[in-house]
Amino acid sequence: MSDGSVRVEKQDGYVVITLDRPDKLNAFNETQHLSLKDALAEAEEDPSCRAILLTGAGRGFCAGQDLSERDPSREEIDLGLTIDTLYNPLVRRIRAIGKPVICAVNGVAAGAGANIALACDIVLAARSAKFIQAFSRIGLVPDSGGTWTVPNLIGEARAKAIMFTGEPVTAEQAADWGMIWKVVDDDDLMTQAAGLAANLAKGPTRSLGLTKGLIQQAGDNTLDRQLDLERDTQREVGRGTDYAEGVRAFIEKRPAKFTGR
Ligand code: T3D
Repeated sequence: MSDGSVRVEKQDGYVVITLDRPDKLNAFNETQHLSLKDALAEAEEDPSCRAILLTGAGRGFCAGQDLSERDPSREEIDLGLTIDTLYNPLVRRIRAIGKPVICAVNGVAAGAGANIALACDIVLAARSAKFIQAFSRIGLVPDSGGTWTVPNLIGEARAKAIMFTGEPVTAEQAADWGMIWKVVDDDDLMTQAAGLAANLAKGPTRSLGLTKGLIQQAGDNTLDRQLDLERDTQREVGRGTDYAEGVRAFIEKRPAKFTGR
């Protein structure tokens, strides 16, 4: 499903997905949700796509839910329904895709927009970008995994402060706190993000996907359990062609040509 609210550009080895409702700072309506869902599903299934780059058009990344579609003073809305059918599946999908998902936060990321960005594997932000847990400003609680992701990344003290106050977190602050990977100058954002996607797309995709899974499971496991999981996963990737190629390339003193298997 597409009405132009999400743009998909296939590059060599990776896909760029751009939220494209700039007049609304790329806030989500249902169509944009469904278009993004389709774009992610296609990228996930396409074997020639080995990394995904998510960004926004215009001056914002995403301002969360499109509030022009909400009028709670006139009608009761079951927000649990959109969370259950649209936001939660989106976050679960981003976390489950066995390929690196990079987010290039080009401008303000507010509400669910902030937490969707933070659900991605590697987050780069333009120096002018801001992260705003805007929910308290409109009497909601943070969603899209924010109450899990944000304290895990920056700790409870900072998470509570930014969620209670709705104060913007600058890109610099976000990087200093470990909420994102790095800040880059606005003009360099897409070049750097595309470079990273292209590099990762040439990487050992299967092992990267499994690394993602291991890291994401770690919080629920004891060290003992995690050691066992690493052993089992290493056993599995050790049978793959990328490992054979990686070792051969090392011995032959040349760059490895990984195929992602
Ligand atoms: O509802 C459910 O299904 C539950 C799920 C909820 C998830 C959520 O995300 S709840 C949180 C929703 N988001 C927000 O509360 C953020 C609202 N936006 C803002 O606070 C500000 O726009 C920003 C801080 C993000 C940016 O401020 P600023 O001053 O840079 O820009 P602006 O002038 O406020 O916005 C520019 C335009 O985008 C403006 O339209 P206009 O006046 O030029 O025609 C503004 O109305 C529009 N816009 C921004 N955010 C939204 C939006 N339109 C609809 N929905 C938005 N969320």
